Amino acid sequence: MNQPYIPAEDLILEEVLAAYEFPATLVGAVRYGQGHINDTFCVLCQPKEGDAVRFILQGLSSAAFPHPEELMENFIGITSYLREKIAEDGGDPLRETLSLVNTKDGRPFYTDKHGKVWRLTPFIENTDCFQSATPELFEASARAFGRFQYQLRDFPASTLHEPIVNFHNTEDRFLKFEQALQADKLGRAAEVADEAAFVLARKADCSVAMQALRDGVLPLRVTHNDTKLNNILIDRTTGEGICVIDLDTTMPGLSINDFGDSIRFGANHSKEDEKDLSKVNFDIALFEAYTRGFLAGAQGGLTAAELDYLPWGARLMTLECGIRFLTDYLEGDTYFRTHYPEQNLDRCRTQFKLVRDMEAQFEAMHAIVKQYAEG
Ligand code: ADP
Ligand code: GN1
Ligand code: MG
Repeated sequence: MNQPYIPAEDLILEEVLAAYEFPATLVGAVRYGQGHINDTFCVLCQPKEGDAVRFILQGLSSAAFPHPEELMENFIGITSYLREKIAEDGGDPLRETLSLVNTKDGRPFYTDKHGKVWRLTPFIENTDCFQSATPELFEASARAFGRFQYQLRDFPASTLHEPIVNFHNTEDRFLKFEQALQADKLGRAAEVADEAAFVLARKADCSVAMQALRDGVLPLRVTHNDTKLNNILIDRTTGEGICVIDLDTTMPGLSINDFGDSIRFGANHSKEDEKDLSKVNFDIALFEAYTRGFLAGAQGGLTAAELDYLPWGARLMTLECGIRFLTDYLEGDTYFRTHYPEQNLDRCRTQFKLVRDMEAQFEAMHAIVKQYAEG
């Protein structure tokens, strides 16, 4: 009786929840959201009177993040910095960036008996998190991601750890794919021959952004690196992108990748693992809406070269993500959470279909960026 509801498969949660002092009676915890990496739960507390209070509890993926303590240092550094900026601009720091609830013994995160790191954040209420969006909402998310980059323009990048080394190094992703294909640990290489050929034919593309970085054409900035639509909370009242979440990969990177990853995920009308590829189509009108929003949010902060490479950011993030899904499939689905055996292969195929579409419409993409960069 009166025991909080905790899903049976997650008994470790009892230990984790006991590490925190909650403001009211703990009702329970349920799995939450559509992230592929962390273990995310919504925790519900009910005061004697008034509305329930919610929290987000996250266990960090040890497959993705080998140094979670460093990642949490980044998280604290970035959110503290943003809180000050937001307050200076007259915003609400409690709604416009994430904050941590300390454990009973005053620590910013909890390490469980298996060594997994957990963090608790207040649930940002009166917001929505979308898997796909109307052009208006997509543009709102673009303004928020552009603004995020602008807000962090003077952040001391040297204080940041690199939570995943070579995260958006597309050349390195290509090499890791080649190794996985050769090793063929699960005997899946023959089945993915078409997808493998697609990647091998684009080896030169994988160097485009890395080469521009080496040549000093593209600057390193502090970037988010995982700018999916579902990593933005949209205010239900105003329809504005109020809070950028999922800060785990925020580190020095390329602005074109933040632009590009949003396009990869949001500039189409299909699920990331859609099996029917006839439904997977790059929507250039959504690309246009995002471009408009991102450039407005970035407030003129991008160089001419960055503007010029934005369409490449979209192509490369989509190609790279497809390569990552395919590599994980070849290696036995150890990185991305999957809900059925072929899911990573399905995800890879949607990405490659979108790459083809972007290749076909590359000139039009450039023309749109030019129009908004000049306008
Ligand atoms: P993952 O790294 O697994 O993608 P996220 O940090 O993106 O994890 O969280 C997963 C989902 O949980 C988000 O897409 C969002 O729906 C929800 N979420 C995370 N943090 C909050 C928060 N503070 N308030 C409201 N919803 C949140
Ligand atoms: C993961 O954590 P989530 O679900 O927001 C991944 C991204 C991929 C994305 C593909 C740390 O994002 O890099 O682009 O899946 N995050 C990490 O949907 O690897
Ligand atoms: Mg996420």
